[in-house]
Amino acid sequence: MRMLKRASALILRKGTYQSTWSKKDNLFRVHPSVSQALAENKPVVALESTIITHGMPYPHNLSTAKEVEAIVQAEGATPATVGVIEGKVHIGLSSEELDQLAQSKRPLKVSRRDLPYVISKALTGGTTVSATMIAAHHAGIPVFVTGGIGGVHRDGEKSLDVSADLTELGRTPIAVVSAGVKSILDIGRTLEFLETQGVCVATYGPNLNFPAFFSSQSGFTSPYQVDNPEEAATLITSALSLGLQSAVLLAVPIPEEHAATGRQIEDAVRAALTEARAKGITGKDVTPFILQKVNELTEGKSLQANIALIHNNARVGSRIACALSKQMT
Ligand code: PSU
Ligand code: MN
Repeated sequence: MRMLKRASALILRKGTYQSTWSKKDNLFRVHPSVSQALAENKPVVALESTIITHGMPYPHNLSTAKEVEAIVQAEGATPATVGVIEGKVHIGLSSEELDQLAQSKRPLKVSRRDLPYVISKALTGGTTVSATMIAAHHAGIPVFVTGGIGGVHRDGEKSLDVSADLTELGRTPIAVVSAGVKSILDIGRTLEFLETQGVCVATYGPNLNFPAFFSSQSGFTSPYQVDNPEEAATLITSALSLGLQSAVLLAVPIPEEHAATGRQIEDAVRAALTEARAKGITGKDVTPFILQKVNELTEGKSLQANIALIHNNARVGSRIACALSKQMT
């Protein structure tokens, strides 16, 4: 009741509603290293945490998260890993908080729709691309690095299982750096949906091949490509200057030496998809199930490739963030 009264009082003060609410309740916690970097117009790279809570087994999740942060730092940017801890949306995690997330027993997978609930119950969870975009944008971080984004699932035209990442990309103006879309998804329909959502998609590299996470080629093409961090940064500043409110998606192909195992992984993906269907696994449980299964079937090769491409994305994303901060000052 008290909450309701307060919320309606806030709604009456239209416009300031959102910012007043979040300031008052301090729902967002920006780490001092991140707020300092932002205040000094230094490059910051946002990172997601579903990859930590649901994407990789312990302890690989923790070591990868730390390695990724170290890569961002080595490239001259400040890492801001986003996660929900006891009902607060943290933008930038301490080493202890990373440990806590990586080892939490039953963490939630938090996308846009889950945020109100996890906050109301003071729960802990990893943020997906959609929730991380919300947090990064709230803090004023224009570049966000992830492994792969969600997409339209196979048969999504019937099940309507379309990741909230795609609609978030249509409504939140930041740049997302990823290795494309996993082949467990319907990549053609995902690209169509991104076009409908007004997302500017570009491959990072010499050609238009749209990458499929474990493999540098999905058989589909991006509408655009950029050759280097400066070109990517110019694309981002153009999007931001236009005030479009939609995202730029930069698709970074997995480095060739790691794409070699792609074929074997693709076969495992197909087998895992069949098993998921047979076991009746649906909704938000599909991706974690497939990832774990594929890792088993490839005897850890998919995990190694996954780690390698995330490292690469962090390197590329940090260079883009550095180029962007130069262009913006
Ligand atoms: N793809 C991966 N690893 C992941 C994810 C996607 O290769 O960990 C996570 C990301 O956090 C992404 C989320 O935002 O899964 C999408 O989930 P869903 O399909 O339920 O929207
Ligand atoms: Mn889904």
